[in-house]
Amino acid sequence: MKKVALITGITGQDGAYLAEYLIKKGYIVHGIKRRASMFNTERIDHIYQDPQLDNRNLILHYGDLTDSLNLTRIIQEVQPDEIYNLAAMSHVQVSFDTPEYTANADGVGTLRILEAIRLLNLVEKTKIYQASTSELYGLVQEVPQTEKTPFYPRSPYGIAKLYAYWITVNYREAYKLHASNGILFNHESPIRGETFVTRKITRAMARVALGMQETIFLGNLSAKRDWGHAKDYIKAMHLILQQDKPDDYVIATGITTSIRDFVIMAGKEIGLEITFTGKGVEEKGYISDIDETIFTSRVGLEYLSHIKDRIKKNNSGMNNNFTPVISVDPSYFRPTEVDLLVGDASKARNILGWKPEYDLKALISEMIHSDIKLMLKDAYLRKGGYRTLNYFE
Ligand code: NDP
Ligand code: GDR
Repeated sequence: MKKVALITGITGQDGAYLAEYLIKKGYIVHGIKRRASMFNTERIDHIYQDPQLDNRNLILHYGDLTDSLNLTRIIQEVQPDEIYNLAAMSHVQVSFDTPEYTANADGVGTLRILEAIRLLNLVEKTKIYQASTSELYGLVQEVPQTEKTPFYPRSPYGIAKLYAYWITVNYREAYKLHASNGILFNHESPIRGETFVTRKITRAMARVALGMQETIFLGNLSAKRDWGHAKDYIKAMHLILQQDKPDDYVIATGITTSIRDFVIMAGKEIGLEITFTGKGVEEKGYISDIDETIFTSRVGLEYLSHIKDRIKKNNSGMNNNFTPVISVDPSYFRPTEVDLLVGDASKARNILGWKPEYDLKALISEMIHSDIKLMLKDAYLRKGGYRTLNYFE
């Protein structure tokens, strides 16, 4: 008998990688997708199967974490062996604009799934993975952060996820559900949402490299994150549900890097050496840098003939006021920030046998070259007048 998995958030970064991984492992995968006014399945189109086919191993259902009846019906129909609850309003900054919705989807949404398992008498059958997050740690209490570090979330998102974390623990203790939290630190990939800082940077660097954009506007450059590759992290999710006993695990690389250093590494990948100099600006308690970034020297100029000209001018003193590559826009500062995340994944290493394969340099390289390919494809289509999907062009 093939195992059956249900993934909420299957159209997101992690859902797409996990679906592909489980199908390769021989699972039948069911996914919940939201109805949107335009297609939102781009990340899973390559594994999509028409409903008319027999013996499908990917089956999609319309649904929403804010709709209990819908979730209960789908779980009843699917009778899953494993549920991966990955759906969420996952953008920290946006959660400050939509706090009530975030609480409903990310917090109470988890309760709806746990309660459905209980009401449908699936406690013995169905294991559940909850997508918990390093945002739970928030204001730094200790570093590196472990499963025992106290939580102090700093955003409506983090607080909604705090409820989801504890309700998962509570259902495990109260009703003996096989319910586990993966406390995952930031993980990225070429299919990361474009508004998270890593993808925003790699995408914009690709555009800078190709002469499509001059300046990248960012927020707080001093925050530090422990970044891994989503492909490594979805394997940990699966391992967590293969354990006899449910438990909670930190999944992280143990290495932390500032946004500023991420920018420098991304610049290097396209042969652009970025130096941060100049004055700082203090706003909302952040000291950050504004209009301060210049590129000083170049290594391989593969993509950058347009920039080469500007640098030549600058070096010869002909034109010193060219546009900076990075400019800080304080409107991206968050009302409350998480300054430093670095995880200790010893427990996962010892019990699950999990360890990451990618390092940050390899991750950045993969992301930036994928974005360069995408931008080139886009430019090519535009040139040929083939952007037929955009109604207004
Ligand atoms: P994404 O933002 O890429 O994907 C989120 C998914 O949730 C999408 O499929 C989205 O659908 C879906 N979704 C959003 N709201 C609802 C809703 N109300 N009902 C049903 N589905 C909904 O996130 P990631 O893949 O990066 O992250 C997966 C999970 O892991 C999330 O819960 C996130 O909070 C958590 N997490 C992520 C980390 C990371 O670094 N990536 C780290 C730690 C935790 P649609 O495509 O229609 O928008
Ligand atoms: P995060 O990721 O908030 O850690 O949440 P994000 O990439 O949005 O921010 C990381 C850090 O970068 C700073 N930053 C900027 N962020 C964005 N988005 N845009 C900018 O222009 C910018 N400039 C600086 C932020 O202030 C922050 O300090 C992610 C999400 O995937 C969550 O769902 C997940 O739970 C956590 O990671 C772990």
